[in-house]
Order: sequence, then structure tokens, then C-alpha cells
Amino acid sequence: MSVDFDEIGARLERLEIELPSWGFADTGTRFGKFLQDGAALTLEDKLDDAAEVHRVTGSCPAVAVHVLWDVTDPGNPGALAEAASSRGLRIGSINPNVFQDQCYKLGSVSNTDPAIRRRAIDHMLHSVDVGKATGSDVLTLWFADGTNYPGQGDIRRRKRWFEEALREVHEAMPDGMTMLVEYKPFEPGFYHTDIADWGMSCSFARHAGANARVLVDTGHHLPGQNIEHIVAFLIDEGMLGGFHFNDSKYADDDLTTGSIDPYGTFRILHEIVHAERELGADLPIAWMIDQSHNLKPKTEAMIQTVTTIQELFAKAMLVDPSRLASARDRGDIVSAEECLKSAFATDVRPALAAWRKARGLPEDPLEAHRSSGYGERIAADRIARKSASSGSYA
Ligand code: AFD
Ligand code: MN
Ligand code: MN
Repeated sequence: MSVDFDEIGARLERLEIELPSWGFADTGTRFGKFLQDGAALTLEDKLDDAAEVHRVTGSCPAVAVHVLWDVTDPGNPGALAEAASSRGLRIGSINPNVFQDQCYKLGSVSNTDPAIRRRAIDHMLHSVDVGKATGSDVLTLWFADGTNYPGQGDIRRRKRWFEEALREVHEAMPDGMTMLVEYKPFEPGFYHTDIADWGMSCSFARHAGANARVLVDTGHHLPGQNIEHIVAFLIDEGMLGGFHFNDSKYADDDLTTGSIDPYGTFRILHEIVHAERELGADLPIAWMIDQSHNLKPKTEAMIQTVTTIQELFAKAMLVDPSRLASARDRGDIVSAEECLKSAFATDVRPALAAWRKARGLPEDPLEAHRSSGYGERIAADRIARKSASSGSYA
């Protein structure tokens, strides 16, 4: 079966890539923040920047929000939805934050103080209510919980506290909402992290309830890990909930997708293509970006990531399934590998440019953004607002 670009274009048409609100604001490393003139100062700025990415790519109508950072009017979370819809966007996944308040220094739902465990659960329950108000159907849970030293924590007791907390939050979710449980091998915990790998995340999701799945953040693996193997296994278990896309060289580096290991991301996406072809339908998973750039202009980096995901997904769809299956069946390793390598080597940019043009979109989204002067305009505006407010945004 040869693959034609019409099929690829139709699939890309259905591919929505969710943007992270936090990816447009100033953030930092553990060593400090490098402020950008064009960084978003308010939720409205973040939504404006997301709308710009959606304008030039046509594939990013949803914005993930962080409850503590973006729900500026806790009494009226619905205002969030209005702010998004007035820009042609919608609110995507809801991200509770149980990792930055001082009280969480020794853990959130795994804290030995029941009052702190209760506070973390209540914040997640509030986040479910925010999701109800915004019409979101994804609750994304990441925990910084872990320990730095041997003996510091009772690992099995903490596991059971996690199971209780996730089950309570799961019970509070409305029909149609999915809980995504994210894992990360280390950081900030440097001895153990309570949800350290896909297996623990899968176990916690299964304990929580029928509408919980695993969230694979592509930067949350120890060097050398075979991520596409994890993805294939989770797909087959019906437990893949979605992705936080980025790229990494050493750890949770939050680099632009495809900047370090495009072939690795291609192989992950080919597992999705392979499964969707077998299923005869799109996988019900969340395609989300989780990045926050210190050095690159934030909106440009987000556009790069979106177009790279589109390119790599298109390449993955170029893999000829029948040629691959017959090579595998006859044990022809080289031919099987060549099926992937030749698809990955194909330059799909001209076909993507034509596909975009046919949809009334800029053929080159990054160039369209750069020539629009959007970056310069928002930098001037935000510098002026920052000085007018004498740095109260810092
Ligand atoms: C950090 C965490 C995790 C989480 C993200 C947004 O490592 O990836 O999803 O913040 O809260 O990157
Ligand atoms: Mn993440
Ligand atoms: Mn991360």
C-alpha cells in the first residue's frame, strides 16, 4: 500500500496540538531567570501568543492552563473560557499545582502531615471544578513528590497515600474528563520520585479509576530509554493518555521538539501511526506541548515545535505498512529498517507547504510570524506596561 499525501493531509487536519500557557511567560532554570521583553505578563498575553501560534499553524486551538498561575479569579474560572473563546481558542488541559507552595517542601499528597495531604487533594478537587467551568476534558497531574536521601520517606506508605488521593480526585471528575498521571524519573527529588516511571504511573492510574491514563512527557526518561517501546506497550494496554512534547539531551531539558533527536520522536509517532492503522481510527490521546524557553523567543520556539511535530508525523505516515509487515515476517531486518529510514529521510516540507496553502494558511508559519511584526509589537507593548507598573510583573 503506497501512502498518498491526501491521507496524510486528512490526518494532519484532525491533529490538534495543545499549547502550554506557561510556555509564553518568563520562567527560568534552577540558576535564574533570563527575562524576555516579549514574555507574556498576564493570562491575556499568554492567550494572545497562543492565538498567534494558532493563526500561523491552524492546529493549536487549545491552551493548557496552570491553575495557580492562570486562574486569576478563583471565584469565576469560567472567565478563563471566555478569555480563550474571544480569541478563537479553548481551554485545554487543567494543570493543578501542588509543587511550589512552601508547605509542599516535604511532599504534597505524600506529606506525613495529613493537613497538607488534604490541602493538596482539595486543590486538585478545585482544579476539577475549574475544568468543569472551562469545559475541559483533561486533568493533568504532575507531582514533584520525592525524597533526597535514603531513609527520608516510607516509600510504600507514600504509595498508598497517592492511591487514596488519586482515587478521591478521580471520583470527583465529571463524565468525559480524563485524568492523566505524569511520571518523571527525578527532579526535584534526587533520591526517589514517587511517580518515577511509566509502570508506576500506569499502576496509579489503574488504582484511581476507569478514566485515568498515563501521560508520557518525552523529556521524562533516563538517557537511553526506549520511549517508543513504552508508548507501544501503553497503547496496547489502552493506557496511553497523551504526551507532553519537548526534546532533551540529558534530562527534563524542555527543548524544542526535534531539535536533539528527531528520529526518536519519529519512532514514537510511528507507533501511533501503526496503532491507528490497525484500529482504523485516531487514538483518543492528548497531543500537548510542555516547554518553556529561556533562550529562544517563546512564540517562535512554539511554532517550531508545532511544525516539527506535523513534519515528523507526516514522515511516520509515509512508512509503508505492507512492505514493513512482509519484511518483518520474512526476518529481513535491513528491509524493515529501511522502511522507517526512507520515510524519515523524505522531505515532506514542500507537501506540507502545499497542504497549508490549500487550507488558507501560511506555507511557512515561522516566516509568516516573523514577517508579521507580532514579536516586535508585543515586546514594545509589554516593555511599556512593565515600566509603567514599575516592575510589578517581575
Ligand atoms: C515541569 C514538570 C512536568 C509538568 C510541567 C508543567 O517536570 O513536566 O508537566 O512542569 O506543570 O516541566
Ligand atoms: Mn510535563
Ligand atoms: Mn517536565
